[in-house]
Amino acid sequence: MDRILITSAIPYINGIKHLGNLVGSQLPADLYARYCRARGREVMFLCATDEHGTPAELAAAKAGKPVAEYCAEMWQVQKDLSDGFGLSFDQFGRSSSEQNRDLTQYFAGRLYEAGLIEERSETQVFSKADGRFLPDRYIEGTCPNCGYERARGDQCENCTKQLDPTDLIDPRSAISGSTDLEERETKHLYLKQSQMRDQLRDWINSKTDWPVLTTSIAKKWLDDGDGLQDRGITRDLDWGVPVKRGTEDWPGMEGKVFYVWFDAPIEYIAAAHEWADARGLSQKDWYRWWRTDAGAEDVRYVQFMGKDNVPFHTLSFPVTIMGANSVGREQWKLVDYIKSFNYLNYDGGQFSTSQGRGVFMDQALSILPADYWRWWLLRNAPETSDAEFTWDSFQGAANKDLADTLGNFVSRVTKFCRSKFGEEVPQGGVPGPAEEALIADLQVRLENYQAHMEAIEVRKAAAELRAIWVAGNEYLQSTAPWAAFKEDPDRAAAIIRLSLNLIRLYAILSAPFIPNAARAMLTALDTDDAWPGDVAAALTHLPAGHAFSVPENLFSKITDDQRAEWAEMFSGVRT
Ligand code: B3M
Ligand code: ZN
Repeated sequence: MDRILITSAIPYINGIKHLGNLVGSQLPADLYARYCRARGREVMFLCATDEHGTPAELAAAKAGKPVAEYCAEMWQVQKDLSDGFGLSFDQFGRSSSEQNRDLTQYFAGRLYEAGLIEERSETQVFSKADGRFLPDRYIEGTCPNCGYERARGDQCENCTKQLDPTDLIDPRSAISGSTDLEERETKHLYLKQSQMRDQLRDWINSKTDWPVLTTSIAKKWLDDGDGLQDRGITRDLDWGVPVKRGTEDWPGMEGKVFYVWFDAPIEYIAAAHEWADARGLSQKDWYRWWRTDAGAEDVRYVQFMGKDNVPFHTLSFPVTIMGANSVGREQWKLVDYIKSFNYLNYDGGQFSTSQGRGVFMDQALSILPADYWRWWLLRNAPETSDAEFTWDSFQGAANKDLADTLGNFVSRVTKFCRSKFGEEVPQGGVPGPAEEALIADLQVRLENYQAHMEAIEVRKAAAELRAIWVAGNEYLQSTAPWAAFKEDPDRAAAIIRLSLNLIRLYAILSAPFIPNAARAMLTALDTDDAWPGDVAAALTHLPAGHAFSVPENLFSKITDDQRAEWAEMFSGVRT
């Protein structure tokens, strides 16, 4: 059986994510995971919270809590919200787990053995006003690459360039704003990424099927000349994975931790370990997903992420994996496909966590169930360019696609059947030319839909699914069973029998997008969810006499008043 390993970029622990974060990694990853499971593949779908580093420290300080306590609480908050959105992770782990600590130290040990880690004495920025060394993200300044004035010491948000704090022009402390910064001597570990440039380039060049967004960012930094500089992988912080090589102490590194971007992707692996431990399984149960020398040779590994995360996943993390593998012992899985996303904007500007601008996951669920959001977000996923959320567009998609097209079809068919034939699939009549034409059309559309899902073309898949819903409505409109019933009840029965089967088909095909509505449809029809091979066969699956019930209204329309109220409610900033 095909086996698919899927990871979503792991969200920072510091606060609730907005819809732009959600559609940039976790939600499309869930779509793909659900689709793969529905196709009968064995799936391991992993995510976690990214808990180390300065974002966590800063947020905990702001909340007035010890950082470990803050992280534990926020993990639960994020876990509940991901459940609320129906994100079907096999494990929602924590980068602060023991498993990740051990694996991070293990990888550092292997990289050291491979000669890929170097100790360097360096000067680091010390802030006298703050009385401490400033880690990367605590330093802001002007990007040397693009001139953006609020670049952070680890990366420029504007041009995605990975930075070191000392690269910044006019640096200042992000804590106090103080420019009274001084450079002091300290020792750190560097990952010699530059030694692997050729190997990485060959690897990236071999990925001819990857989205251009992914490869263009990777190649830009590879070919930039300085794009693959050696990277500092340790920091002077309390919170993080203590620096060790394997289980041994690392002389001179006492009191230091690994850089958050070193341990965060390793959490993808650790999450599988956490998954196994939580279920009382053994090492080999998670090795078979991650180690190509221990059962993972036939696994296909797909990653999902926003474009700002691409450099770390195409350059830094592969160096960790390839470097560790080069020692010639355990062999870890490299990613096979990276699906990356542009940004989602909010009503004429950017979603922003720091400014509290836009709609956040908890707020979204407090006004409407998950399926409404899932549908709009996936249908408008920022694949080829940035996308924009507007309340108008949201109302339109909910009302036209979900309520008028899908919901209305389900409701009309089941209610008409109940009133004329009772709550069971009616018998009588035979399919005619209208049915044959519909089946031929749907067979082509099903194949298109599958092809888009296989290729993880999210918008195209959504458009095809909608077209499949529309085809059913047009069929119903043109065959008009309510009129046929008066002259020829058998004809009406044939139409309704097929239409009830169409509801089942819709539920199965729609489940990756709108799992809750799909579940309600299947429950009402009291049926299974086997993926259709052949549309003609799928549309005779429920035989005459099969009992069903009329489901609750699947979707309500968003009124103009609601739209206006929400637009107003989310026009400001969250406090
Ligand atoms: N936490 C950044 C982000 O949430 C970072 C991703 C880590 S993936 C290993 O966008
Ligand atoms: Zn820049």
